[in-house]
Amino acid sequence: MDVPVADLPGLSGAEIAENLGTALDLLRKDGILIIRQGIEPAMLDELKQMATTWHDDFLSGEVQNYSLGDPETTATVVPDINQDTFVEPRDKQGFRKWNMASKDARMLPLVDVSPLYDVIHAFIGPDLQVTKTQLIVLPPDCLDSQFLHTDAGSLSDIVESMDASPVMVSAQVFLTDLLEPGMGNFTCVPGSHQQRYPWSPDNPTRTQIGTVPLGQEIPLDIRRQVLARAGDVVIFLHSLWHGVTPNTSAQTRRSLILSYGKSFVRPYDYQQTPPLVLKAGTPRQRLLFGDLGGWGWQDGCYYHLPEDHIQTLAPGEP
Ligand SMILES: O=C(O)CCC(=O)C(=O)O
Repeated sequence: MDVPVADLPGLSGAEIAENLGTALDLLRKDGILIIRQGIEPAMLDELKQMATTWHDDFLSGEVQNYSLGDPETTATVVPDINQDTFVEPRDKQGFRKWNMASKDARMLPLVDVSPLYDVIHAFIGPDLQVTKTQLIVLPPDCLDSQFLHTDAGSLSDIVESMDASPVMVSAQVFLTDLLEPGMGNFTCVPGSHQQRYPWSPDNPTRTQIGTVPLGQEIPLDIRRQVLARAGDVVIFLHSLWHGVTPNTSAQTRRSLILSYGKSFVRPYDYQQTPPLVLKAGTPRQRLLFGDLGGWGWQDGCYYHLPEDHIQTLAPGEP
């Protein structure tokens, strides 16, 4: 059978502004919240151009996939699971670039844009940072192995409780329409964020990017694929079982994934505040990437937040 289309409610920015509590309740219940048209057209256009240019540069050979040719800006290596696609033509490879905040200033305004940031801030709390800024492009007939997983390596075996504060949350920003199933749609098992991922006993290191695609036994009828328009955003818990459908359409799928975590979680794709963020970011964006300003680094500073930290990170006009 095909993975059914999700019948999940989507909220507009206006609905979220009116009732943030409803948005948080949905996120707690399903592990995923869909924001319809959460990105304004001007920002969307700029992000689409950014994604297209980076992908074109990859297709022409100027930019490498993953961290290839770029070891200083991301520690993320090519996963075993996708090694085989690198001998294939570039137009059949999924293209993934991490740490986009260090590479392209157009990425920066996205990290604290409303209503996305309002939800993230209310959900995680003011002890908050950006842990990852990633570009993903899935071309038609993309050859990557697709599988359901939970996010972020060593965090992937941490199960979130919705009675307390979450540790890490991601947001996928769609830059292309996915109006039909089978277009490389975001896919998940709604409600799975509170259950342990079904690890097999012969995977003691609990890797999800080894050579065998995981989660094959997760029944198709409990998975849902999300239909979306460019400008829609899905926010999801890192412990949600999720992945992507094959892209059997004629369209290239482009999207951005941001991750946010508690400030005491180590960032995923950078070690120190990227120089571009220091140069071009607002005070709030710089703090979200770990620039503690006058506090520098002090014992306990990611655990006991000073008042200026809390004020700087507050949502609303920076
Ligand atoms: O591209 C998608 O829709 C899902 C990507 C994903 O699951 C991930 O990067 O963790």
